[in-house]
Amino acid sequence: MRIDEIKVSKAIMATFQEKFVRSLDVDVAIVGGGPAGMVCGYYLAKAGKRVVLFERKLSVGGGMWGGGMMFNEIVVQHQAKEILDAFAIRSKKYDEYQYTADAVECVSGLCLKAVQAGLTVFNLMSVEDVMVRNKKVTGLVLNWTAVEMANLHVDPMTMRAKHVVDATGHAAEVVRIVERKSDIRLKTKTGKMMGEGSMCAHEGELATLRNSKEVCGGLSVCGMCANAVFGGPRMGPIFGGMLLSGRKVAQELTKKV
Ligand code: 48F
Repeated sequence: MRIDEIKVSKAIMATFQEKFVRSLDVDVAIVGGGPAGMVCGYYLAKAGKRVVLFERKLSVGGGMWGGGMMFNEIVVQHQAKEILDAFAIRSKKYDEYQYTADAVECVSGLCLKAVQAGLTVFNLMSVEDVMVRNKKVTGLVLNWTAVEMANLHVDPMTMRAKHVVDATGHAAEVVRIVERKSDIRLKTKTGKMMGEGSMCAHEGELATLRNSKEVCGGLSVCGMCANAVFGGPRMGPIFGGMLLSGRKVAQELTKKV
């Protein structure tokens, strides 16, 4: 039996098509495959929700791969250690409050468990717009990242979700689009994006968790995006808040969608 290259191509196209079509109408769509988005996707999938995640880059993991300043270890405070344990990611106790973990093991562990729980991940796809009905976000507008990079004039395609989660990190790309293109008032103090503050790790971690919630009808935020939207300091290579915020939003949405 010889390998038939055409059968290889057909197998990829047929299974990808089935996966993509199934993902065009879901319970929750997550934008961004950093730690917050992947944890959110894991807990939603585990709760039996139909959940899909779109990641612009070739690999998921966002800002986690590089640890702090390319030293590829991360710190997780003790409150979030149970999430590392849930993903079977090994960690070392550093002191009373802090655990360290290998950044590469963290990303691959989060990704493997999330996908195996039922999260569908599409890498290489960028979210360039949202679908809005009656002042509520009802879906996403997608294009290949390669189209965006090459600046090609190619129309995107649209998918529907009962709820969208912006987990795009510092950029808060989805909320920014909503603010710029729609007349939806955000649930922030000003009705607009509040913006991220300078480094204060302790407060930043607490704020991320507090700020991870619904920002307007059909749209929630988690991770660093939450502080960019509701206002809160940055925190650098400590990742407990990212993990806890993804779980918080997943738990809220499990009851809602
Ligand atoms: O930046 P990122 O890791 O966000 P996060 O999960 O974690 C933040 C930390 O990495 C770090 C920090 C920790 O203290 O401050 O920064 O909140 O992951 C965001 C992901 O979203 C993708 C982007 O490529 C990255 O992998 N992304 C951003 N915009 C889009 C997108 C978009 N429009 N479409 C698809 N993916």
